[in-house]
Amino acid sequence: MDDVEQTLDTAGVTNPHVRDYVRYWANLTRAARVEVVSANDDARLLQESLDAGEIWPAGSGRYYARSYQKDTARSEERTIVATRNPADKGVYNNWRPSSEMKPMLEARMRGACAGKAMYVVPYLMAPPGSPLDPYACGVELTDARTVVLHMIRMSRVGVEYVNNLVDPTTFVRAVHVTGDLESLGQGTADDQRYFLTVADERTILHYGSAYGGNALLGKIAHGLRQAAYDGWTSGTFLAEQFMLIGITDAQTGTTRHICGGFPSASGKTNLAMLLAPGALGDRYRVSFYGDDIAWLWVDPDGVLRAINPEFGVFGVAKDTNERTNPVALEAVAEGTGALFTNVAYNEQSQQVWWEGRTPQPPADATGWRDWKGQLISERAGETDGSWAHANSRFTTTLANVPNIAVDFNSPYGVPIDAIIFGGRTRDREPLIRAIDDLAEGVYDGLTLGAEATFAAEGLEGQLRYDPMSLRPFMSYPEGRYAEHWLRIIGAAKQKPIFAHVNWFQRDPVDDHFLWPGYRDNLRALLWLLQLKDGQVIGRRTPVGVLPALDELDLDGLDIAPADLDRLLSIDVARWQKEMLFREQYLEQFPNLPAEIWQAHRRLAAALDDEAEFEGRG
Ligand code: GTP
Ligand code: SPV
Ligand code: MN
Repeated sequence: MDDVEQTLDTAGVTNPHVRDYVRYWANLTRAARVEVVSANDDARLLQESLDAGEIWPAGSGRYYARSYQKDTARSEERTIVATRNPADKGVYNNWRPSSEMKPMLEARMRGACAGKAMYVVPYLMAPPGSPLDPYACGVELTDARTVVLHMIRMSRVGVEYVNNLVDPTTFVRAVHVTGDLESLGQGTADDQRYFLTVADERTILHYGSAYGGNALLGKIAHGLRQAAYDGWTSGTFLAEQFMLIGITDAQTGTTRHICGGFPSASGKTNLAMLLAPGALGDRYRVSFYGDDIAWLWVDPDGVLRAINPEFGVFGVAKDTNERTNPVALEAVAEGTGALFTNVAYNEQSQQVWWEGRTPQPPADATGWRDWKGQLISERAGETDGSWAHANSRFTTTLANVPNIAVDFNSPYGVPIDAIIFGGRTRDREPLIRAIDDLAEGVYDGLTLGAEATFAAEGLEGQLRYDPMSLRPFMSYPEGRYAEHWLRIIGAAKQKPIFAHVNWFQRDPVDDHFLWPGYRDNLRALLWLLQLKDGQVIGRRTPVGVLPALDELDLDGLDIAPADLDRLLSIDVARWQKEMLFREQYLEQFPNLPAEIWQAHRRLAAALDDEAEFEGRG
């Protein structure tokens, strides 16, 4: 191996704890050499990746990559949170003792980088100078150059972040080893992969993937799992799978901020990139802060604030087009340095395509290859297979997003006016229902349910609970999580208003989406802010306040009255059934705060009263 010390000296790594950490893992993995990376190495690394055939040009200033065929999404079963304390075991965190898991990961990683470079990627998951800085710094070690290219887009990367730490020991140790992808038994009984967060040691050890959140460790492993654990143990903040936006009203000159969680592949990116519908465009503007992660805390003045710790977008490609998300298309236009993974690629024209990009795939298949690299023209017998993988994605840095907020880099983040939850639910959930009670808001987040999506391995269409949309990233017990939520938000002088939204309700007969969605989703959010300000009063139901029919701004919207009616009504019997499922679900969580059970019982009782009233009426 090259002299590690000399490499670290040349790169200017002065933090002795970082140096020890790099040395330890370089030895253990037997990497051929180490290379310290900063954001300004991007152009050189891109060229090296092009030369090595790891990426291809997708027009000018854009790139294309494929991941291994069995490595296209997060694997929730192989994701584990380990600590020393068995009390950290929750229902969803796949807790194991660290004494058992760490040696297993070390065994897999031992010698696994022989002959390869190990890139040292010092990063910061926060705008620099944020009060949450002590939790934001990490160093990813990775043997995959394409992972480095993604990290440079998704987080702030540079040696200065580790050298300038107030406490030089407080960086997350995030080790990524790809492993021999062709012999890992992905998805079989003999699966060799492990995606481990040793939360009480702030150490992340991921083995057996080079895709997405499995490999870009700043993102969900640090930004969500580790940060959620740190936020809880320090008692200071929440780390959530939330988008974060501002809505500016040109008429009043005010900007309000909304954050909220939808399970993976359920529309966070779309909402964060929302372009106001034509008829409302002169008055309202949505600005983008974040589309996947928010950290929330209450400042010394009692104001609830949030930052997006990320520096880029790792967005779902499928169905992104001029109608659904023109902003995303601009954010990945030529010259942005965007990377596409697992979409279809034309090696002659260097174009990319994915399902939903245009109604039909390119008519002339010449030169087109599917996400596996197979020529479309040679895909005999499987012509119905999709061209792009359903979880294919684009990676682009925040500065490329046309509606990026002017103050997205502000270390103090933005004050939060509203918190929304939403999932893919084909029935029961109305377009929006507002909740102005803290415990009921937290209860609503905890009972968020959604149909499964392609972002995680699993069955599409199956309904499952996903508390606050954090289920795949939960790192400590759910009861404690609820308690922590009540404590953090409870400390805010001005409480945010909560709401549950659903863009995905369908007609029971012909299955069409009742709500046009996308840009028109702004209408529901505007109503929520008006409700908070007392400009509308809504209609109280047992499960929250719904817009009265005349309160939604429908200017320029063409929607069937029957659809609107269904979107704004509550099926009490259906809800009563749901309450029984919720009861069983909540019973799994020990130490669930009494306030949450009280909120549940209040809702159940209100539904029963309503049913009785309807029965009499
Ligand atoms: P992750 O990055 O996986 O956490 O997901 P995300 O929540 O950011 O998902 P994204 O915004 O990329 O949404 C993915 C899917 O939701 C796409 O297939 C979109 O077309 C669909 N979608 C988003 N918004 C709407 C909407 O308002 N209505 C309908 N019908 N579909 C939507
Ligand atoms: C998600 O699956 O929720 C994502 C993509 O945002 S990944 O980073 O791969 O988890
Ligand atoms: Mn996500």
